[in-house]
Amino acid sequence: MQILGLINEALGLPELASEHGSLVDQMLEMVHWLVAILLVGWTGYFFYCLFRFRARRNPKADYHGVRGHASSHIELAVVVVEAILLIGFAFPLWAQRASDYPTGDDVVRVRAVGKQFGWTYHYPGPDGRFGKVDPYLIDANNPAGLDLEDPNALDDFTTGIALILPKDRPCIVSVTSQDVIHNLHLVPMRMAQDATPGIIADMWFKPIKTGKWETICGQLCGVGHANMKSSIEVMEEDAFDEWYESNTPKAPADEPVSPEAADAGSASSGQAS
Ligand SMILES: [Cu+2]
Repeated sequence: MQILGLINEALGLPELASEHGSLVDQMLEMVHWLVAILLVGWTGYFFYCLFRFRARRNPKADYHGVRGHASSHIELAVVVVEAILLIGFAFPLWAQRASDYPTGDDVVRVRAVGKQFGWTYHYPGPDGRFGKVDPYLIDANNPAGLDLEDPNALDDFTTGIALILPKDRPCIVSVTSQDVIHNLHLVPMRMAQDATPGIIADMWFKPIKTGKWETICGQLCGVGHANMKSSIEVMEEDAFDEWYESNTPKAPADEPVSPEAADAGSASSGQAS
């Protein structure tokens, strides 16, 4: 019988859909085993003490206290196990996430902008460059506050319905907020990132499964927090490219967005096909 995995199964962890997510689950499993052993051990010790030092048999307090070294040894063992978890598993996982940070042409970039109580997903369009945004330009028709004077903004588009991503491509989601602190929690990707006003925080992962899941806001952000749901949808690459293309605003044919942006655009669509 496979012991590693039992606690995660008992807890009913949601479906896993990202490449690195199994490592996060492995950490969760091991931390839960350590805590479960501590819980059983300390609870047993608590009841032992209630019985062993009951008032009827110990009418007078013992002012010397513990004389053995068992408790020091147990505490040392706990510290060693915690150090192994931290140095042997958590640090390498973090180092791998940091050193594998994707920079290739196949990276999909999205800005996720939180507000009370919803998310706007801002895609940079075929040129791969986000246009300038300005909070003073935010209105119902321009939820991200895109500055259309900026050539890079002309092919950008936004959606509030779902964070749509392709399967098997690294995705960088840059998370920020327009008002208070939110948190974009993508449970199937085993990813969460605080959305803080004035800060752009990147998180990256590679979806390995197509599907549609709910996302939640992981920070209590106001009275509508519980309704701050959105969804994440992972599509096959072809379907994603088609969706991306159909959402890209079309520049007039005789007026390319800008020579630079047009170059970047053709290079990026060449890569995608
Ligand atoms: Cu929120």
